[in-house]
Amino acid sequence: MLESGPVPVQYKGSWIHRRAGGSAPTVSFLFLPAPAFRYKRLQERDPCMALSLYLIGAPRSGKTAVFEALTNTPEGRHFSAKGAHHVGTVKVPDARLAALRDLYQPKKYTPAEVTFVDVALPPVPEGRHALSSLTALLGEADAFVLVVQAFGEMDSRGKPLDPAGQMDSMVLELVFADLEKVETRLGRIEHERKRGLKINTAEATALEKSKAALEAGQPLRLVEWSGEEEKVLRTFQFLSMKPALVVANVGEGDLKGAMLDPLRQAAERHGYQTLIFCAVLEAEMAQLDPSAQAAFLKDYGLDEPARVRLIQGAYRLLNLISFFTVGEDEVRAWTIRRGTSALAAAGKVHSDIERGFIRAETVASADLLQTRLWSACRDNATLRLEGKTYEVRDGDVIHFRFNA
Ligand SMILES: Nc1nc2c(ncn2[C@@H]2O[C@H](COP(=O)(O)OP(=O)(O)OP(=O)(O)O)[C@@H](O)[C@H]2O)c(=O)[nH]1
Ligand SMILES: [Mg+2]
Repeated sequence: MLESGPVPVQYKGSWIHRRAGGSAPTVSFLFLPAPAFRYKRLQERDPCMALSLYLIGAPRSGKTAVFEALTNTPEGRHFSAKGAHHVGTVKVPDARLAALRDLYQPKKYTPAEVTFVDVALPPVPEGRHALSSLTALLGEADAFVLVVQAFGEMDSRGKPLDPAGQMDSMVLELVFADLEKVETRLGRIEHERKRGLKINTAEATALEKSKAALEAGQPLRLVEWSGEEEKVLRTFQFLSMKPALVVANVGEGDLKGAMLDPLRQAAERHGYQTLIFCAVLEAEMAQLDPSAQAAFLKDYGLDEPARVRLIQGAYRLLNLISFFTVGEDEVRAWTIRRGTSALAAAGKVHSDIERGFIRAETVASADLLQTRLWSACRDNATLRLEGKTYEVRDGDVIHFRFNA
């Protein structure tokens, strides 16, 4: 596991390399990652640690109420604060993993985790936009949860409720924040050009194209980019480039969101999925034990807690899947992007396993849960020996064979 050379660290959302042995974050930082690491950086933040979803929305739209409903569960949460922002990490509910735990009765049970951040919007000075001062923080998000007020009749400014308009405004805030960043960077490039310094023309061109889109109110996610442009732009962590889910925080009287077609249509135009969420009810339910939860859901005609639907939605949105490792010591979920090879999946578990990879003994969790025996899966041939290039599937249970 131990590797020599520069140590990658994350600093204000950017991966940088610190010379081994160096401790203070001073000029000893090198902003030149090794090729393998640069590649990883371009692939977006590695969600293997904990997927992080940032809740943003208009004032009083119910962000904190939704955050509470998402994080205050009987299984507990890891709660902290980043300045005025609340941070809560919860276990990803996964029935397959829970069944594997019941089967193996392991010493340690490790579900995947999701971190939610309830973003506190600071008061906005005249002429500034709501998110301008938060771009560094928001740049760290894997995706946004856009909380839209859909309860009550008035919004926080005393205007009639307009969920679609509220969502559009929030998307525009993302656009403004990016536009400011683009203009600042283009200004610097212009300054360098005037001083006769060498300009990265690919960067300048991609930024000019971004500027034109943003000035037209278009989120960067909806612009068509060449591979080269995308590579350049990814390093900026633009907010309007990030995927998002829309959460309509409805009142107790409108659990199906009957009045929300305009919001759904507006969200669709942005390519967002809309989730109906009643923060007040969900918070109440989150506190109940599982059997009482089931009765509660039935009473309200709901299938699943919105918390579960939201996490599953985020996994789909970000193209994430889970594979599992099982044994008496530990039953554990690992989060990877769809399309990950068995070799790369091995690297998630341990770099030694990746290095000494021989084969991945693989069985679908449903097949294992049916026979309840690893050896029976071998006998009925649902257990396969897969090689390095095998594309791991959602719900695979894998035992890696490797040379130590
Ligand atoms: N009836 C009803 N009220 C809600 C619901 N969700 C939130 N509220 C109320 O709306 C108000 C604002 O909710 P918060 O969760 O504090 O909203 P916020 O977006 O975090 O607000 P700020 O952080 O101040 O911008 C509170 O008084 C909540 O009790 C809901 O689903 N139904
Ligand atoms: Mg709040």
